[in-house]
Amino acid sequence: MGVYRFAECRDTSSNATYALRSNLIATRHIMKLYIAQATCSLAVQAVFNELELAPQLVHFDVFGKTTSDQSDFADVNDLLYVPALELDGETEPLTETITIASYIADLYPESGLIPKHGTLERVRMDQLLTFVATEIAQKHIPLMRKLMKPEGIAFQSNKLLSTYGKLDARLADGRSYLTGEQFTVADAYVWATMWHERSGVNLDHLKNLEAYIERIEARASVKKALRDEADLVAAHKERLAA
Ligand SMILES: N[C@@H](CCC(=O)N[C@@H](CS)C(=O)NCC(=O)O)C(=O)O
Repeated sequence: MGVYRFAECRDTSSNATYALRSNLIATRHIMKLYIAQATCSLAVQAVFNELELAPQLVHFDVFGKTTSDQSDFADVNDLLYVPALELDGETEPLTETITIASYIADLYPESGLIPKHGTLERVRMDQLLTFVATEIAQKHIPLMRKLMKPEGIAFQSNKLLSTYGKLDARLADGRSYLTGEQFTVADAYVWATMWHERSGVNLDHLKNLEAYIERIEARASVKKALRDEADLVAAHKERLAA
């Protein structure tokens, strides 16, 4: 089973490379994306949607540990975190938000979602993605889970305030997205990890960041990611209640 593509070929120039890549992804091996509600897997969903690709989605309930297709998620990722992408013909799924999002975006270089390997722009993109993973996403998790003492909460919250402050400053020159006018995997990742309310971190003063997130939320790819997730979570809950 291959991945279903919304439109055969989005690119009107229909150059040979693009046709080949469309074919590659249609016949090769993207199958199932495991997601969890309101988590970093939304970044990967948004990237898939930007590319008009529709892998099968499976919801993993990180608290109840069940899946929407009744499979055992421990067989996919025994560390029990999403996102995870099962690839046809591969025994080991891809994990790690950066890896999955970059892999998909790299298959479609003409999308502009990620710069080409071997360029300084790519290194800068990897820098940004690592920054989001380590300085934002992983800083939020213990706060959101209410696992910390007051000193730890203050420490992590201040880190997050500085980190988001850096992003806000970067956007101060009026650019639409973090690296300019092009929406990239880094923007998808930042959007998916805006967990400040759940973490109790007030970002109201960061107006550039606020406007930037609104711009991202207006994108069809992001709206679709939220809709798909909500539908799948509802279906999963219904099945459990039945
Ligand atoms: N290293 C992984 C971490 C992913 C991660 O923290 N996933 C969270 C959601 S954002 C999760 O599934 N947590 C479930 C759990 O740890 O119980 C990545 O960068 O993708």
